[in-house]
Amino acid sequence: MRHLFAEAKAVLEANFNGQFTKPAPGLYPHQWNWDAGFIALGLAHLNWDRAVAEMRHLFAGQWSNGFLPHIVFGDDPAAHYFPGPAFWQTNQAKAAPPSPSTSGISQPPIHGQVIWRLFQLAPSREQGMALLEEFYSKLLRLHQYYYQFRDPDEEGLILIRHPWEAGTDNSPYWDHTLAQIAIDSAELPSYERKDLQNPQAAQHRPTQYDYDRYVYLVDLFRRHQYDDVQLNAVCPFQIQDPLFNGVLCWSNEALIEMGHVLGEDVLEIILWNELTVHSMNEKLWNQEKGYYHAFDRVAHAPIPIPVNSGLLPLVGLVPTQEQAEAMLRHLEGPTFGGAPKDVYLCPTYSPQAKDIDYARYWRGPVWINTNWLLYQGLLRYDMKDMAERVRRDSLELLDQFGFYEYFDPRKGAAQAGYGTAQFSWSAALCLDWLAEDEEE
Ligand code: 9WN
Repeated sequence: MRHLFAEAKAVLEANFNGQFTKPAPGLYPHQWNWDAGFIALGLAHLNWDRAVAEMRHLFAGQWSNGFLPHIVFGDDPAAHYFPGPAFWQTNQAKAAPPSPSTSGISQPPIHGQVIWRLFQLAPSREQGMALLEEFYSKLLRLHQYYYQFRDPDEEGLILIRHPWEAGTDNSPYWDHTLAQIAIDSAELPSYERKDLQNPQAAQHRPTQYDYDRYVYLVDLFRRHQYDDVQLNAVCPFQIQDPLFNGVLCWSNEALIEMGHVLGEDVLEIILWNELTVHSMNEKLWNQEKGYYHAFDRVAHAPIPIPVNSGLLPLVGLVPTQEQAEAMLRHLEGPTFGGAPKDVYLCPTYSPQAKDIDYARYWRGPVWINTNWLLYQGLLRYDMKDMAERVRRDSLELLDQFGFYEYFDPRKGAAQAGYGTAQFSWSAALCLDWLAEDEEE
């Protein structure tokens, strides 16, 4: 696997613009929130200082209320992405910094775990301690933002307001909720997609129908100046996502560890986490299905469909051993294709679902970051064989097809790497997996 290590390293080098690492050369020319976290994890094995700089650049975009935007825009005039700063108009938000320009929605809060791992990989104890001192309060403010503004019912369950906040943009999870949004095309701001200019990615990107709804929501946010209290009352898209909340628990745990090292009082974080774990098991666990579901706060209804996000609370140690075993059976059996062994684990949507689309973005393909999260979660429950299978399948896809954004799960598919090539987190998480072999 030496060649894979060198190739992954080359992807991260090519995507570095001197300030941050772009998720991909053409399609994603700015800095993204959870991408930066995954990228830093990979960089930590190559250049620890650059990994820290990546996180520092991201947190330069943090708002005064603790919110961490999903995009921090770079200043390259040749970078074409929709929606750019002129569309987001976050300068109307009281809490947004004057610079850098940012979007006005967030993404799954992986960053607590990222900083904790960077601490563990620090070249010296002094550098590790300085890292914690720099980031602890920023991370704490981020988590405070979620519990204060995204949990209006005080359940410990954070809600997202836009599919992009989930990071799993066109997941089947969001279909029903988005379908309730009636679009009046005369009222919808005009916009021009840039993503379709990438010929290879264009075929499998979200549809125009999806984009109209994405744009409708952003327009709603800017009309309300990104005011959280108002948006909790009027936003038609309010969903508690098991991936987002599971990752939050994992980062809560990291914050507690960091607080202990720094001698801080962590009681507040412990209480948040206990509440989130409890409520996820009360409200998002689906006993009949044996996995977690998302919950629509507006329709007041669960979304009990077989999306791989329903397995990812494993990473935050949310399920009991018994619940985790029920989820393992879905990985071993036909729900996610573990048997028969004709798909690579783990498709983002069950191959048993009639509307799985093996090539379309988050509606079936394998993504390396959700596989990496699943792998970490399985290890926490000592499910080593399945964890190893997820890792092996991921490395095999990367080795055979390259550092694509997402992959066709069907073994033997004629074309299997989709979206953009040279995708940074595919390379970064590959490095993290390969580094484990070196450590053994
Ligand atoms: C919208 C950057 C991001 C990832 C998301 C992925 C995709 C953006 C887009 O790319 O989303 O945020 O334009 O489609 O879905 O998870 O962070 O890699």
